[in-house]
Amino acid sequence: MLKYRNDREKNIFKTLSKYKNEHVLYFWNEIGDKKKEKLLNEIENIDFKLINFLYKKFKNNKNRKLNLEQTNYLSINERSKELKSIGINALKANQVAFLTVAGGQGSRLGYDHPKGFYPTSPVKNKSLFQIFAEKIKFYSNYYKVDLNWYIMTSEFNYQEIVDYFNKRKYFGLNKNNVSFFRQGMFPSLTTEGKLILSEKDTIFKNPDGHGGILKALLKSGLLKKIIKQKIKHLSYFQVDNPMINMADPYFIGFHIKQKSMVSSKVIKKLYPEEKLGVIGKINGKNNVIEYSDLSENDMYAKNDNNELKYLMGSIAIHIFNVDFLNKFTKKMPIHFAQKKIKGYDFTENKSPRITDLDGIKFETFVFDAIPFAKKSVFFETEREVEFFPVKNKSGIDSIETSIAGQSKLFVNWLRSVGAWNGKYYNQKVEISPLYAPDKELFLEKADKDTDKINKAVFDEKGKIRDKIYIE
Ligand code: UD2
Repeated sequence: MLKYRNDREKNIFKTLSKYKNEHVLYFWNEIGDKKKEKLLNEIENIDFKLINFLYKKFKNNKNRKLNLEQTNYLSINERSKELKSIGINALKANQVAFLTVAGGQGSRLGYDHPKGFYPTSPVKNKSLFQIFAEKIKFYSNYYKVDLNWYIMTSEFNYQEIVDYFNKRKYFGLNKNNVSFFRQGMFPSLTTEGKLILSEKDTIFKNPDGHGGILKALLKSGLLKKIIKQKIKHLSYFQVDNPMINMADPYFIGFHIKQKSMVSSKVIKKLYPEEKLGVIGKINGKNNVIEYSDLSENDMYAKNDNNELKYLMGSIAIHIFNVDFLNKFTKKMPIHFAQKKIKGYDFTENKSPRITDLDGIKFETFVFDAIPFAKKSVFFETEREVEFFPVKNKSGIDSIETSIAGQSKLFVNWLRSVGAWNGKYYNQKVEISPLYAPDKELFLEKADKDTDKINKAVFDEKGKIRDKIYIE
């Protein structure tokens, strides 16, 4: 055992030996006092009992059989004017605020910056954050209130995101209405159950999943502020979907009318294996079951109409009741994912080198709060209207599919006011959220703007332009 210099070090070294993780001190005699102190702090903050428990769970993971049943949702044609007016009233009363989870590492996209910076709009290449900010700006003007926006980041990307907003002057939003807060971290393990040393004085940790939002809102003090601001509903969305209808009055109205604690938007899955969590009931409680946890049986099961029994998929758009979050004390279940993690390899009998280790990351999922809610509801939306996520470098859910989807949607808006005739052949079309962030608002405005719109769409010869931007 290494020589300790005081009781604190004695205890820490003892804990490491008890849990067979002494290797994290491999470089102890090489590193200076500052680094020693950093490493000691990191070790002290690790809940070894929890880590041990999680590792055992990972080792014994047999796909638990879920007692799944179908559940209900409000279908698109059940939307009513009443719901819309309830939603609008809540927006006007500033009872709704926006909540974005942006702590993910975007590794699938192969992009070196936070995903929110990714250029995503079809013509102007606006970033995801700019698109959301412009929507919020529009709604704030339209409803004549300063709507609030809370953005969850990870430890890794917090500063870069805050600097980004500062540099761009919050895209015209009032700085006081935008808040950033950090989610927690979990230490990752190797598949042998060991902590990973990513640098000589650093234990590798990963963000604790979007489910970390519940803890992070409390810990950062933001939830208190939200309550003080008299906000009652948080409209939650992921950073990857530019077409989010974050202030959808029908959805907000449905959530309020149903006295729901957590409401979720769902779409029809295109094929059984599509990577969406499905909705269902387990032991009588509503749930979202992540695609990776769904048994093959349930994935392919059909109902009497020969449709997929678990057809409706969650697109990670929710509304949370603030009171529910404030009283939430349950422990969220922890999920794990096997990933390659860069760290020192201690398995070989020579001096350790940094390699790609087989690792396990632990995460919590925000939708696991649903079964704890006294009341929760699901609300159908259309894929072609609201779901063009940017997740992968190419293929499904990539920037190409997102841009094509957004352009087609804007063409549909133009068609409905008679400003598009003929075929769509992959032109790039963009309607700025500052002009109108959704179709209903576009229709309200476009009727009075025929000249402006026609000028943007058609050239002097009456031909549709290849690139169209309306602001
Ligand atoms: C998510 C859903 C899936 C479906 C799909 C729709 C999960 C586990 N699955 O799949 O059911 O609804 O989206 O698009 O959510 N994030 C954080 N902190 C973290 C991890 C993630 O803020 O520690 C954010 C991340 O920035 C992103 C979002 O959560 O905005 C989704 O994360 P993901 O890309 O891991 O989820 P995905 O696409 O596999």
